[in-house]
Amino acid sequence: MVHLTHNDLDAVGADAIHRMRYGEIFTVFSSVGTFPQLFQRIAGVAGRGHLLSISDLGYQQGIEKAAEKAVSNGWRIEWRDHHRWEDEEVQRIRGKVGVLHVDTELCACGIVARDLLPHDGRALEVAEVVCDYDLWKNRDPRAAILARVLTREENREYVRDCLIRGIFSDERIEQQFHEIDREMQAMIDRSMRDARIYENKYRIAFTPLYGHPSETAYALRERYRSDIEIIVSPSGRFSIRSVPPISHLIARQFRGGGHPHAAGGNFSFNLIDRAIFWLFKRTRHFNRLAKVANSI
Ligand SMILES: [Mn+2]
Repeated sequence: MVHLTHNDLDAVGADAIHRMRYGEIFTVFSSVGTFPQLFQRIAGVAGRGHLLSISDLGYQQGIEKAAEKAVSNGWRIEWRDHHRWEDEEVQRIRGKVGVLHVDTELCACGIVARDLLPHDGRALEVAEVVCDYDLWKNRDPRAAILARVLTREENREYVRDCLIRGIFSDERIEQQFHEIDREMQAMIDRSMRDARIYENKYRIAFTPLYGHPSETAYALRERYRSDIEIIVSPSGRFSIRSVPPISHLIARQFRGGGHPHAAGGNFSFNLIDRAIFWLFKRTRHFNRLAKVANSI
């Protein structure tokens, strides 16, 4: 089987549980932005009755075409997610896939555990630790440590293999955590220096991404008392965090989506946009986004 999933702690937990249940599988970790492309590419391969399990990735415009293509190419699809789906979006996918479980009360890893290993104590513990972080409960310090360690892609499979064995911390995880923490602080300081504040209906802080969007957004909010934080990568992809529950609504206007308080979109920079943003740390797209936020 193939597991197509996101690239954060929730996804890594979901992958660990898939492996507890199915043994060796082929995993594709994907950003939200590259998900449609990867889904299309897998859909183009002959599935021969194999299972394509999708987790922690939400609906995106036109994605039903990839689902149709996959099914017509012989894949069986199971899709488990906890992002917000419109009823209409559920309708477009349900019927094309074998399983579609969307539940915003759990993390994706929690949905996977409930479906694949409902009576397995180890799987449930992984889901509990992951959900603690993913749903911003933050009662279990092990979760935040693992999430930070996973900001380095090279730790992904190591952490996943630990989770499979029910291990949540060891010397390597601790050491990685402290190293990343120091590096992260330097990146956040840089983002703070380059921040631009737009003030209208909401106070919006825009800044270039140097790494760690969530932590950068949090630091911006602390310092500038912003309502909305937009962290923009050199390509124009951006992360959005917001106090009012409108992140996903803004992101949808920019080829993205996500949660009410955390989402991602894309300004789709052209070459000139990229150059200007690199030089001046601002772009005409900031105005566009501020207008969209105002209208919500
Ligand atoms: Mn998730």
